[in-house]
Amino acid sequence: MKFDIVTIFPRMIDAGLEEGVVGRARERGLLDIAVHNLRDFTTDRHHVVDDVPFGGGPGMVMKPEPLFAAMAAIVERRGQPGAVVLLTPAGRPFSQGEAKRFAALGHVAVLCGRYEGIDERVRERWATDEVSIGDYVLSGGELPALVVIDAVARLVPGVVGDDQSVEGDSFERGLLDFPHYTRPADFAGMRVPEVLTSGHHGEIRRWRRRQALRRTFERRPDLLETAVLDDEERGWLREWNATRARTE
Ligand code: 4FV
Repeated sequence: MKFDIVTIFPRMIDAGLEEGVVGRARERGLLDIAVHNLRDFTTDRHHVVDDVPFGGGPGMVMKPEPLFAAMAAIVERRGQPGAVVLLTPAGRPFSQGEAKRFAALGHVAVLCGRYEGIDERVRERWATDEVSIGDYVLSGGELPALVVIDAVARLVPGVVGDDQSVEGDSFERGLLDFPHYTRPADFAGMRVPEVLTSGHHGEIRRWRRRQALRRTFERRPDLLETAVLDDEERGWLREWNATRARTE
C-alpha cells in the first residue's frame, strides 16, 4: 500500500509512523510511505507556503502553487493515487468503512493543511475526498492524517500480525468492542469474569458478543441501525429494550 503525504512538518508525520505495527510494516515493505515537505515545492528563497486571505480577515491561507507542484510531482514520481484526501473539519466524518475503502485503493495521497486552510482551487483541482476526524478545530492536518493512515494501514493484509485481530476489531461488525482482561485473574479485589478462564471457547465467544452488543446498546445505540446482528443478538436487544421500557 502506497501513501504520499504533503506537509510543512514532515518530522511530525515520520514520528507518528515509525513505531508499532505501522513502523514494522514499513520496514517489511508492506507499506510504502513517502513524506513530502511542501517547502521543497516553493520557488522563492524564503520557501513561503502561505499568504494573506483575499477579502481580508484573520490568519493566513496556504498558497496554491506549492501544493499544485507537490501533487504534480507525486503523480509523476509515484503514479496517480486512487484518492487524494484533504483533511478538513468540513469533510465527511472518517469511519472504519472509509478506512476500508481507502485501503482497497492501494495508493492514497494526503494533503495536510495549516493556518486557516488551503486555497480553494487546490481542493477543486486535486481533492477527491474531504475527510474530518471530528467536529473540533486542530492547528493542522498532520494529526488527522496520521489517524487516517494508521486506520487504513492496519487493514493492509499482514500489517497487523494476526488478521483475526483486525476481523475482531470494533466497528468490523459495526459494534463497540467487548471488555479485555489479562493476568492476574484477581487484582485489586477485582476478579476476571469466570467464563474467560473457563476454557469454554463457545461460551467465551457468546459472552464477548453479548458484551459488545450491550456496550453498543448503552453507549452508541446509533450504531445498532447499521450493525450486522444475528437472531440471538436481536433477541438480546428485544430483552434489553423491554427491560428499559419497564423501568422508565
Ligand atoms: C481537521 C479536523 C482540522 C483546520 C484548519 C487544520 C484544521 C487547519 N482536519 N479533521 N477536525 N483541521 O481541524 O480533519 O488548517
